[in-house]
Amino acid sequence: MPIELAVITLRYSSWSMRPWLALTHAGADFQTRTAEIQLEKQDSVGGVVQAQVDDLEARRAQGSVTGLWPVLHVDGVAIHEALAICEYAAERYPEADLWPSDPMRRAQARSFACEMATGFPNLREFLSCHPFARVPDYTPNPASQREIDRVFEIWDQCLEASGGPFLFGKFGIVDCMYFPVITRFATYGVVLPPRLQAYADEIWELPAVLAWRELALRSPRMNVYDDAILALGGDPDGALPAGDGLDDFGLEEASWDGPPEEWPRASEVLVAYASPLGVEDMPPETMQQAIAFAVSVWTAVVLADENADDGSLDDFREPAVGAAEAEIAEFLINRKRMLFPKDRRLMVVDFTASEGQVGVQVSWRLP
Ligand SMILES: N[C@@H](CCC(=O)N[C@@H](CS)C(=O)NCC(=O)O)C(=O)O
Repeated sequence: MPIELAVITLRYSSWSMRPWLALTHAGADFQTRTAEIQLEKQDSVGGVVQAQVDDLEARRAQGSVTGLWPVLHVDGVAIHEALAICEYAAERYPEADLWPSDPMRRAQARSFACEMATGFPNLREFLSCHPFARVPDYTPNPASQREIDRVFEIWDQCLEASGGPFLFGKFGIVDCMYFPVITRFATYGVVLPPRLQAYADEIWELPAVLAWRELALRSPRMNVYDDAILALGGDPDGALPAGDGLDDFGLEEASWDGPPEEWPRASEVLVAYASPLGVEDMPPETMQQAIAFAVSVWTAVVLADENADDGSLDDFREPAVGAAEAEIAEFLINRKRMLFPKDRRLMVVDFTASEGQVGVQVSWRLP
């Protein structure tokens, strides 16, 4: 039975990212299950999440144990706490060398991992994790700055002793534990000394990190995290350089109110969409078709909700559209926004529906 990592979100949750990276780097055969829950509010007191767990049973139905995530499920056993999951990965996949082999070095690595698991309350509270956001002109408060300095000290000490490229030479659990801090420094414009920047650069190129990024970009948005960035004057998508944008295609908004039989065949549209052309070179007609497809899916979903027998759902479930099913499934969960990742490019489609009309707004981002 494959193991399953239940996460709240790989887009924003630092705790979920850590064991996900450890498992992925170790080559574990596991599935990721993202909880279907929108967080309304997230308080942090002393850096510890004060989750509003008044729905524990509902959360347990989504794979949680304490009301928080991540949780690894292995043969009916639930392993919670990010660091405990990382430990499991290290023991189950010893060939991945997630801890240093030398006992003293391993003890030291565990010290730094534990320090991250239990410390740095100000980084957690004031520099919240949002890897794709950018907050310009951010000045950490003195308490946060002390913690930033401590992270610098740890990294410097580790890299000096190991010679890099990762904290203990090979990529391991300590790097997983500090990964969300690397993202935070980027989000809030914390300038790293050259040696530490070189370390961060190595991390961003790691296959497991690139794989996380792909999944995180497709992970549903959560307003509570985006709003925190907006409140600081930041851009929740600031790390994703905007493409030339919709205006270049002369398309600001398209609406589709025709009957289902007039919709373009989803498969035709997908073939066009899957054109090998780069996004920048995509001709307006192809873009138009992609939009039409997106709208037809949306409308089909709306209609299917109202009348499961209207046949519209079959239109996009035909075999030729199989490749899109993952996105569609994600969309069905998210109900608000659909992402089409292709060649690490992203098409973001925002929908509005009212009075039988569907409006769609499309924008491109080139990660
Ligand atoms: N000590 C836990 C912390 C887990 C945690 O705080 N998870 C957060 C996500 S970053 C959560 O599940 N929050 C749910 C909520 O706020 O309702 C661990 O190491 O796994």
